[in-house]
Amino acid sequence: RVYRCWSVDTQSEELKLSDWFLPSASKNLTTTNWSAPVVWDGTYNERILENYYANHKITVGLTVFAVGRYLERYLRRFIASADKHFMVGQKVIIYVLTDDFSHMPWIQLSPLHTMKVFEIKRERRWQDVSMMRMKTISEHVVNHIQYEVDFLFCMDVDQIFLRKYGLETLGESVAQLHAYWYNANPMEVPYERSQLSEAYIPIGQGDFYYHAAVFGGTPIQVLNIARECFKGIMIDKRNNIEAVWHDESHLNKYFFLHKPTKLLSPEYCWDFDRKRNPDIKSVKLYWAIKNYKYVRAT
Ligand code: 2GW
Ligand code: MN
Repeated sequence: RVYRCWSVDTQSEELKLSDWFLPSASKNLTTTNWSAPVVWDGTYNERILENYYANHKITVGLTVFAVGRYLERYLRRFIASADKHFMVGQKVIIYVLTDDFSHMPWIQLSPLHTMKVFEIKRERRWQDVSMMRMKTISEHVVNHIQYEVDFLFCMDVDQIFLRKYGLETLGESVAQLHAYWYNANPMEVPYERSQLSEAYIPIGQGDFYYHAAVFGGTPIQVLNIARECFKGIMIDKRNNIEAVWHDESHLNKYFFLHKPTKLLSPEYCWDFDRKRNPDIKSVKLYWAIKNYKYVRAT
C-alpha cells in the first residue's frame, strides 16, 4: 500500500527562503486560551532552536512498549524510523519495554542514539497491556530515567516517523492533538462520560481530545502524568469500571485538570487513512496499518 504524502518538500524550501519571517499556519489554532503554543509545521524556526540547543546540551528519552505480536510487527520500523527522524543531532535514549528479549530486532543506531531494553511481564488482557504502561513508565522514571534525560516522550509502537521530529516539540508537558478530533467541538469528543470513572469529564467541558499515542515533557512532569493516570486506572478497577478509551481517557482527564504547556498538531501523529486536508502540511509521524485480527489475537 502506498501512502499519499503531499507538499512536504515545497514546504521546507519555503522555510529556507523565509529565514526570519515565519507565517503561522493560516487558520490553524496556534495558541490555546491558556497561552500554550500549538506546534504546526511553519510555526517554529529550526535554526534558532538548533543554535539555542547547541549551547544547552540535552538528552531526550523515548519510551516504547512492544509486547506479544507488537514486537515483531512494529518495533523494528518504529526504532529505525526514530533513529532517522527523532531529535536528529541530539543525544537520544530509546527505552524499549518488551516481554520477549529473544525477538528483539538487531538495529544499528546512529552515533548519538542509544537503546536500553527492559523486560516486563505480559498482561493477560490487552486493555491492561496498554494501561499498565503508566505504572511501568512511573517506575522507570523514578529508578533511572530522571537521571538520564532532560525531556522524555512516551509513544505507542504502532507508528512510523516520516520526517524530522525535532526540538520544536520539547516542553514541560506536551500533549498530542488527536488526528480525528483536532478541530472538533469538545462536546463531541469521546471523553469518559460516566461519573463513576475517575476519567469523567462533564459534557460541555474539556479543551481538546488528546491522543495517548504520544505524550511527553520533563521526566518529572511525565512522572506526574503517568502516576495520576495510573492512580485513576486503579481506582476505576476497584470500582469495577473501565474508562471508554482506557489510559487515553485518564490522560485526557489529567490534561483537562493540568493544562499541557505545549500541544502538537496532528502532523505529529497523523493517520493517512484520513482524507487529504490542507491543514496537514508536513506529517512527521503517522499511524502504522493495524490488522486488528492479527495483532490482537492471543
Ligand atoms: C493493544 C490492544 C489490543 C491488543 C494488543 C495490544 C498491545 C499493545 C499489545 O499486544 N502489545 C503492545 O505492546 N501494546 C502496546 O500498547 C504498544 O506499545 C501499543 O502501541 C500500545 C497501545 O496499544 P494500541 O497501539 O493497539 O492502541 P491504539 O492504537 O488503539 O491506541 C490508543 O488507545 C489506547 C487505549 O485503548 C492507548 O491509549 C493508546 O496509547 C492510544 O494510542
Ligand atoms: Mn497505537
